[in-house]
Formats: sequence, structure tokens, C-alpha cells
Amino acid sequence: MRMATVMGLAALALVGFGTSVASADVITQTMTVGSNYPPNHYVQTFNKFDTHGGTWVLDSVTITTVLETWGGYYAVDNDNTSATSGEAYRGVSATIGSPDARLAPVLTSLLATTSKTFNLAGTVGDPVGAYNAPPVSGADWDSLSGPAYAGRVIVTSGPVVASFPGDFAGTGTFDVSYDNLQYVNFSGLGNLWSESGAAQSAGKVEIVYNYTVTPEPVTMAFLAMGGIGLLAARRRKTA
Ligand SMILES: [Ca+2]
Ligand SMILES: [Ca+2]
Repeated sequence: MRMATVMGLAALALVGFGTSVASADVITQTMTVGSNYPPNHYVQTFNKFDTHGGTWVLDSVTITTVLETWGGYYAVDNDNTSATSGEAYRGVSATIGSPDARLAPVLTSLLATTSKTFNLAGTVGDPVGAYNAPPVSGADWDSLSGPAYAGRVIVTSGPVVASFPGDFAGTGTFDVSYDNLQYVNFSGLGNLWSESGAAQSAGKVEIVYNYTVTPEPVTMAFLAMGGIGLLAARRRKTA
């Protein structure tokens, strides 16, 4: 009988130990920006992390941003008499922000591009501010096309651990904005005539709460009382 009681208490201690170990978990919220032609402006409302009266502890906040681009084109015609060469870029940029929660040190500005080296002769005599008479061609002209969707450019930043997790804790919400723009650039001489076709884009902002749940002392007391009750019942039955 004494041995059974000791074993029962040992089991109770184990139960108590098991429930007092904090369990780690994650909550993931995602802002998905579908296929679109920039420029566009998006806003999504995220839930803050509810601490459930302090029993849920926010360990860290990790943020991942993704920007994709495909399609579009960029053509440059050199209106200078001298030749020029440089890297041409065709793609999109995106900027994320929040008026309510500091995202730092997350990279809030992303750029996704395709590039090509343009070696352009001096103008072949076509008008300034215009291409050659059609068909567009000439040693002073070149163009770059973005890839097909299957070969799209994908830029990912993160996951980055946010420096101010307290900004994300509470029972309310916060907004995240996502703005994208068309992007073209040529690193050679200025005084160019250029033309571009819009690239497509998609993207994502993912915010993850890494947290730990600690049982409330009151719950522990009830568990212990239940265990003692069970033990007492077993003792009565075996007596
Ligand atoms: Ca020209
Ligand atoms: Ca030309």
C-alpha cells in the first residue's frame, strides 16, 4: 500500500512536470500580392500578437519579403555622336512599410531585374528624341526583354528578426503597405531615347510570431488537485 502511494505521487510529479514545460509554437500571417502590372499600392491589416494575459510570451518576430518579376522590355537609342556602353536593367521595385510597427532591420526596399550589356555606337543619324525610321534597328540601338514567367526573377529578403518585437504585441492590429514600381536603368551615357513595356510582378510579406505558452499557476493548481483526487479514489478502491 505504501509502495503504491509512493508510485502514485511519482506519477503525479511527472504530470506536473510535463504540463509546466513551456511549449514553443509559431503564428504565421502572409500578405500575398498576386500577379500585377506595377505601379500599384496595397495595404493589409495584420493581427498583433495576443499575450493572453501574459501567459503567451512573444520570443521573436521574423519577417520575410519576396519580389518577383517577368516580362516587359526596355529599348535604348543613343542620340549622342559618341559611342557608349553600359548595363541596362529592366524590372520592378517594391517598398514595404508600416505606420504602426517598426520593421527594422528588415530590408524594406527590394529590386528585381533582368540585365544586359548594351554596346551602342554613336547615333547613325536618326532624329534626336526618336528611333531610326522603322524598322527600329541600327548599331546605336539595343533592347532587353524580361524572362517568361517560368524563368522569372525572384528576390527574397529574410527571414529577418525584427528589432522591436514589442511593436507587434497587443490585442489590436497593424497595417503593412506594399508599393511597387516599374524600374528601368542604363548605366551608360545620358541623352538617350528610350522606350519600355511594362513588366509584371508578384510578391509576398510574411510575418511570423515565434512564441512560448506558459501554463497559468491556477491551471497547475487544478491539475494537482485532480491528480490528488484520482490518487485518493484509487486508494479507496484498493483498500
Ligand atoms: Ca535617335
Ligand atoms: Ca538610332
